[in-house]
Amino acid sequence: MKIGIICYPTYGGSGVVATELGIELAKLGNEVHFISYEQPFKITDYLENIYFHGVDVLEYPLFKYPPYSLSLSVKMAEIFEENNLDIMHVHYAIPHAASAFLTKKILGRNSGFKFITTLHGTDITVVGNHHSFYKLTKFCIENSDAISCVSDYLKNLTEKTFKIDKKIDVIYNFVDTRVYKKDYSSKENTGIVKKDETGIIHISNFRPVKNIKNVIGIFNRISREVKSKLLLVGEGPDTSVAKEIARNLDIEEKIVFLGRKDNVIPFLNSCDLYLLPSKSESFGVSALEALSCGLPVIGTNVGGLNEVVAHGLCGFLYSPDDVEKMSVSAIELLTDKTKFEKFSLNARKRALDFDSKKMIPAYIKLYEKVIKE
Ligand code: GMT
Repeated sequence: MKIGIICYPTYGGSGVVATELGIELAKLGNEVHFISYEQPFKITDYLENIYFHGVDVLEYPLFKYPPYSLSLSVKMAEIFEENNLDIMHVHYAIPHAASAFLTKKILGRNSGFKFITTLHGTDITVVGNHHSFYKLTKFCIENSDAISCVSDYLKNLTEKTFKIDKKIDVIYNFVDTRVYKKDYSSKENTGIVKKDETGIIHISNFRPVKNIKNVIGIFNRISREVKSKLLLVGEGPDTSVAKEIARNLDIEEKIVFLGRKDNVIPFLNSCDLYLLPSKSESFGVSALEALSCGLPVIGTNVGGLNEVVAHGLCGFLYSPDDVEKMSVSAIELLTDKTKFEKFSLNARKRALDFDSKKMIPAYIKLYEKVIKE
């Protein structure tokens, strides 16, 4: 198949999932064309069957806000025709699905242009829900040739929020368990977490929804009882908030701010426990990556996180503000070797249920169905 993939190229769940999907599809012999304003950060080297097309955005004095989404529509039309694509797969509703709808109109019915929209979470819970985008998001969902969501939670929420009757497929996010796996040499190799220390890690874009204040709060409680270090990977609007809280609690020297990292595996493997106390999370792909490396997850019972992390088996989930319960469970796990080892094994087993080899065929099936219709 020849597949177009539209996504955000930056760090963040939807772009990462879209890019890894493209890479897996290309490995299976499909031709994959990424279209975005920048090359997705995971595609640095030459990869067979993968092409990248940048969107040309015209800067013009009249455009206070250059209309990227319109240029994207035109680029999609060009690439679809030039390469004879079979299907366009857009990730994140706004503006990608709206641009794809416009492309369909530009190319006309006889072109065979069809597009699938995958909803990821904040495109529904934050952006799509906002009054300035609500009607457009509903329109995009109703006018996509197929819709998929990354969790049952997101499917139900989408149906309810936008009063959608149309069939929505759930295709869970995935992880390549052959790549995301335990590597005991990492702790020594990265050298950040010392041999006698326990490593705690959180990876995100540091947006308010990630509840960074509570990441620090939980770690503060843990570090009083367990000699530990907190690794913070990623950056965003709340990085400075985290630094300030750490300073006020006088635990700065126990926290390492690593910034953005292309490859998080060595850092996951330097650690023992993953923290994700998000206020909202449609899936939590970073938690899945941690599970795959054998790290139990302390997180929240909001959104779709409980479809990924089995509470009491490979982690513990509580309400986002329950710092006390999250800390107590973390300390319990880290101080009981037998329990920890059981949870770590369960974590890996859980991740195997979401292996890319199981999820990619579901996308292929959906493409084939839409192309045939
Ligand atoms: O979590 C973020 O803020 C990034 C966001 C995105 O759209 O890039 O992530 C969303 O999509 C990911 C991939 O499907 C999911 O794993 C995340 O749970 C979801 N984030 C939220 O729902 C807050």
